[in-house]
Amino acid sequence: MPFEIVRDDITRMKVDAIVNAANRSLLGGGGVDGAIHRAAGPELRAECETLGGCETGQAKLTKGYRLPARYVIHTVGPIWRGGNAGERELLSSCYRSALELARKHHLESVAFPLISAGAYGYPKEEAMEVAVDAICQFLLHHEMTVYLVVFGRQEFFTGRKLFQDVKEYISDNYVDSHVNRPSENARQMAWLEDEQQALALEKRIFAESAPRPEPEMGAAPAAKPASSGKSIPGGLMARLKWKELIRRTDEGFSRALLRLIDEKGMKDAECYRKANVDRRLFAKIRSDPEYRPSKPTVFAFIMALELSLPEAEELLEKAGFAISHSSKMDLVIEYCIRERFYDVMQINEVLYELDLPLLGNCGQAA
Ligand code: AR6
Repeated sequence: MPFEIVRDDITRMKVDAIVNAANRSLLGGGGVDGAIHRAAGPELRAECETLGGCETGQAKLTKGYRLPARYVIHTVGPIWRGGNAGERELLSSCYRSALELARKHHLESVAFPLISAGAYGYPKEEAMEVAVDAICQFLLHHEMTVYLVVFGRQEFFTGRKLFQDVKEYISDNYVDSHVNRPSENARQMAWLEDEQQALALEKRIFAESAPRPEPEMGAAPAAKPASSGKSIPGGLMARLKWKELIRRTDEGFSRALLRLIDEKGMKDAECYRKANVDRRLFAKIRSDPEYRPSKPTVFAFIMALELSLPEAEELLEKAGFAISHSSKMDLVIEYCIRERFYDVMQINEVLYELDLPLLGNCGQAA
């Protein structure tokens, strides 16, 4: 269910339809309405005059004329009157009506502005919440690419707990690749020591996994391989077991993904929708065993499949990636996996606020 929040001017969006936050006359006005009419040219106003206006919460369709978008869907948001005059339901209805109209006309991509959040005075954060809820609800059941176009730099999600927690996690764990602080060096050295242990242990695991005759019934158990003398931390052991498993198989990303979908008892559509990936990209991944996805696409599937950290690392490795603490995006993902928080839309809200790439593909190659 590809959905993306983008910062742009909606009149520049090359989509099947852009949505206009109009008034009931549909004859133009200020804000995004004015911008759309100016960019589309006088023919848009001429067609709007034939429509007989539009009720609040409803939607009507016209051509796009000089806009890059083929169509304009005009909808009328509620005027904010304090929140007890049915504003939420009416605003939600704007998104639903516009999306239903788009579906009726077989449109594949639609871009919305934040309806009612300007001249009509709806509080921006709440308007954003209603928009995201209504769009995600629709996309759970329909194939379409939907953009929510936000004008300029505005902060919508910084007050949320998830955002605050993620920010804290980043500040505790972010490793600037150029830092040269003594404490950082000490940490890196400690890791190196582990890595040497890791190499020794990997060699041993490989020696053990080489084919050898089965012991005869009643025979004494084979002697354990000589210990290196140092104890191996449990977490490291788990990591190495995963590494070894990965090496034993040359299954690529595509095969691994399909296997995991089966193992989790999911349907393909359920998985790619949860991942915010469109059907076409999924079909491409499915049919190409050599497919190399982008890192955000792998992250999206990790979330959809609700993988644990070792499973996530395995899937990333199949696509040639690893989680890095010098990437803020990786830290966001690592935090969410550790917390078992797998809601792609809410993770995208945090990524959006941090100006990082979003999960999923929204109809672009990934
Ligand atoms: N691209 C994307 N978003 C935009 C653009 C743009 N070019 N221009 C403004 N916005 P508003 P409303 C954002 O006032 O609140 C009109 O006069 C803007 O920052 O356009 O539904 C109509 O005729 C804000 O977040 O629409 C109605 O009378 C959002 O679009 C009335 O205003 C909506 O702001 C409708 O008011």
